[in-house]
Amino acid sequence: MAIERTLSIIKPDAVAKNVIGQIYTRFEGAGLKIIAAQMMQLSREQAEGFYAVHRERPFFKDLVDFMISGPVIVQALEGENAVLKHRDLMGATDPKKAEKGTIRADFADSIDANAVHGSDAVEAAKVEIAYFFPALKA
Ligand code: RTP
Ligand code: MG
Repeated sequence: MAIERTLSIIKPDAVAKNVIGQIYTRFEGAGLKIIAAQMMQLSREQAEGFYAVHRERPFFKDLVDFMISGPVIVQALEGENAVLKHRDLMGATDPKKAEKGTIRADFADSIDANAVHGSDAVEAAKVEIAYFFPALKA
């Protein structure tokens, strides 16, 4: 299976809940290596740029407001089949629909405050990793 990279964000709700370590343990337990990480307060411009694909969606402003409501931790993960593996660990976007044992089922409160972000495809991951870690070699 291919070694891939994916971009993960621990969102403000999960940082505030003090579950950073528990989420990292899940990544590591699944064989995903944290190859770059930074805690940061996103500016509105950074959050809008990151979620630009959703710019026309009705939830865009709420999404950006939420992403800048407190610090986040951004990381690049590497491992076999990393994009899909990470999405499986995250669970469905709406925590009410997320499978038991997934990060969102266990730590998220709502579709807006849903604990984590993950790239949804290898090509998207490349763009998202370059957005936050421009010095990381592809
Ligand atoms: P993410 O990009 O954050 O990993 O989430 P995702 O792929 O599971 O979901 P996506 O469709 O990319 O949506 C991005 C974020 O926007 C919020 N959202 N709200 N109210 C709604 O119908 C709605 N749909 C999406 C969620 O917070 C989602 O994580
Ligand atoms: Mg998405």
